[in-house]
Amino acid sequence: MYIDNEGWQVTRHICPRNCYDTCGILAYVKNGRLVKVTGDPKHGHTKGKLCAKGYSYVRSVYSPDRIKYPMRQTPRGSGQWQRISWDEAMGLICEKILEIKDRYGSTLPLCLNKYSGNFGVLHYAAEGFFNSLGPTTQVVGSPCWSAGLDAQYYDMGNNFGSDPEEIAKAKLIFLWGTNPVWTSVHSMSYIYKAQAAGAKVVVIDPVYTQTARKADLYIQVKPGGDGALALAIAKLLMESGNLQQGFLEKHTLGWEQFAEYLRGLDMQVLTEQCGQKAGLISELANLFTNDSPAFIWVGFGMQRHTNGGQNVRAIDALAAMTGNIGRSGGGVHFANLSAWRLLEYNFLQTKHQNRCFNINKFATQLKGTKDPPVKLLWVACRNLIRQDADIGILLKVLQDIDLVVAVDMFITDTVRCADLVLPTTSLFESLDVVPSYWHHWLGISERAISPYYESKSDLEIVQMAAGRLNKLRPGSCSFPAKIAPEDILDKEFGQSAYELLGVDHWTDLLEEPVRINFPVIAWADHKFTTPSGKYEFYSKKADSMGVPPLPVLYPGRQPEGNYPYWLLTPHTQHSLNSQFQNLDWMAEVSDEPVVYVNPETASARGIKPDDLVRIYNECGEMVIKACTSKDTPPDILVCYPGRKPEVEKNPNILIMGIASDMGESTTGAPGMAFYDVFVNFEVL
Ligand SMILES: Nc1nc2c(c(=O)[nH]1)N[C@H]1C(S)=C(S)[C@@H](COP(=O)(O)OP(=O)(O)OC[C@H]3O[C@@H](n4cnc5c(=O)[nH]c(N)nc54)[C@H](O)[C@@H]3O)O[C@H]1N2
Ligand SMILES: Nc1nc2c(c(=O)[nH]1)N[C@H]1C(S)=C(S)[C@@H](COP(=O)(O)OP(=O)(O)OC[C@H]3O[C@@H](n4cnc5c(=O)[nH]c(N)nc54)[C@H](O)[C@@H]3O)O[C@H]1N2
Ligand code: SF4
Ligand SMILES: [Mo]
Repeated sequence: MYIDNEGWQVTRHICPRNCYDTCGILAYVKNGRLVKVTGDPKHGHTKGKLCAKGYSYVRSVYSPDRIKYPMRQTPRGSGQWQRISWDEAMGLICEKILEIKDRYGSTLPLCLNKYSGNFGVLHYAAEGFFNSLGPTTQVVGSPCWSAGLDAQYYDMGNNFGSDPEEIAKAKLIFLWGTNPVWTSVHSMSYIYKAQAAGAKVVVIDPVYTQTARKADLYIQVKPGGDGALALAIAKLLMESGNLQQGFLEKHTLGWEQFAEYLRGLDMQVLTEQCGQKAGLISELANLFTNDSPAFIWVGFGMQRHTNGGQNVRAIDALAAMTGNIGRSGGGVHFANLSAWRLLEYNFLQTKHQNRCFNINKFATQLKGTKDPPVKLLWVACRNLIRQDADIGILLKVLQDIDLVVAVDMFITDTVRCADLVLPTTSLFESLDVVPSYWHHWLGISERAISPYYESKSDLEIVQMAAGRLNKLRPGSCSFPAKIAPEDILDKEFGQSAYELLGVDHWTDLLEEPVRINFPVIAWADHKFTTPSGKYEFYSKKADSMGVPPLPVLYPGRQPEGNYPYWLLTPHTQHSLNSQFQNLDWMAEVSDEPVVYVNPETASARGIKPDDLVRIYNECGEMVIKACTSKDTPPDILVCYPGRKPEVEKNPNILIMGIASDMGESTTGAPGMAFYDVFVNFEVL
């Protein structure tokens, strides 16, 4: 914190949203009030700029929608909220915890569902609290990236990416199932830099996105067809002999088996499955031969299919064959977990055997679990009703739960289904550390202003609960009720973290964010962390997990019968999952929720401008305005999730919890095939 020469109190922060960019922010405060935010120029990756959502933070802190006090809703779902004191709220929660524990003779009916509303390290206090109660029910896995994480783990042994600034040195850039113009805006400057220096940008996406508009070559792949496309390119490259033999011989395992597999593949089958012409595939193979280094960014979007992991492995194989892995300006990049592993995450340590629900099967697991059933649900950093699958089932099973507690800043659709809401602080009101899963920078969020009305950090909230539980029944909870956040951070940063950060103490990060001393180029030493120490085309680990050891052609699901259209619901520009669009500035720039339909389909099905359509499948239905767009092919409908809080326009009502093919090795459960959803519609 410092006072600048205009008299502003300036503090440093890191945007804690689930976003590639994890920006550095400066907050400007006068008279105890946050007045403006800017990017932190000392943050070496985001360099003083924020996205539009980031600039709207000032509207978030004092938003009229912000929850000021703990509140109780009776009956649940009625919208009749009554202000209660923290003391009353804690009494209701803690007495219920103990009553349930006595009734079932177990702490398993106590359940936590938390995910990515805030990725700050101190927010894991919620898990810490649950772990301190005894064996409880918690979620494992991720709705986001599991299939891709496993794929790269099998191939290279870890999830590590080059410093994304390396993109600027590439001569060929593949943006494969990612839409950074919307989802990682800071990455675009590195891409533009490369483009200005002559690099070619290829975008592969079933939808003609804003990123595709920036490309030199756009490939409208069939959803789930990326594996077929990558294998087709690989086959051509192998046949032409344009391979990096040195790398293949010295640093890879299973190349011969993979080559044999490629030889046996039928080019026609591959072209049909990816929906591309043979000529285009040759053009792509030529690009790999003639333009290097190639930086391939494998997006989270492309792996949200039942064959997503397999498809990522096929793309990795291409990068390996062409010698791009470990090169400056090259490589195949998905996510970077190293910064997440820098800290200790002590709250996640547990001596209990928790009951684990797959986060992507939450509704069905809640429904099917009887012995003992879940009776108290605590939701934090999670908007289940907006972001989860099987919403119809979830809404029903929530009725069987005695007490639903939601910790949030706003009345979300999930909060509407709770008995109690506990107001929490924003990133400007409490201390935290937020690592990135993309770039190599780390910084701290300090406290800039006092908590809004009676809001408290997730950490303080569980500390209060711990204190109350032990007062009611001494020894019932081992969570430290008194420890200060600073003391927790002291334990989070070990010696190796300090060495990599080049600082003596975490408080040094208050001066400026720091680049972690990770290798700038991932795998530059070609020492992979797989069992063989090599890049593994053939992975015994994959085999042992019941997935094919080689990257193979794995046909995904296809629309058919009653539900002939794909429904794609990728991430959108002006929200971060379900966050931000409730704010006035973001609402103003956000489009009205619509479903985008190709003009050919609209005309075949008689859709006129502004018509409402009823989209349906076996999960549910949604009435929404249709809008024609050539950006989506005739068999794909596109609808962006995370819209303003209007339940009837929640596309997740149509999403069934279908697993992707990988994810268990790295996240404990398979990923989620969010984009293998099929629907039909009628014009109203
Ligand atoms: N503005 C904004 N930024 C965000 C988010 C947000 O909601 N809004 N969310 C954050 C989070 S949680 C995440 S996970 C990331 C996601 O960011 P990205 O990695 O960009 O992923 P998505 O936006 O999910 O999907 C990217 C693209 O994949 C395409 N796609 C779908 N299926 C396929 C396929 O089979 N093959 C190919 N090649 N492409 C396919 C979609 O059409 C979409 O355009 O963004 C983060 N950043
Ligand atoms: N249809 C469809 N659904 C999807 C996806 C998709 O592509 N399509 N993508 C999936 C992906 S990739 C992801 S990552 C998930 C994300 O799913 P979630 O993690 O549920 O996402 P958010 O909407 O970012 O955050 C949830 C809530 O956290 C609250 N929150 C913010 N800060 C704090 C805090 O400090 N404390 C507490 N207690 N709460 C806080 C926010 O107000 C918000 O209500 O969604 C998945 N759902
Ligand atoms: S949402 Fe992403 S791009 Fe926007 S400020 Fe936060 S981290 Fe930066
Ligand atoms: Mo995500």
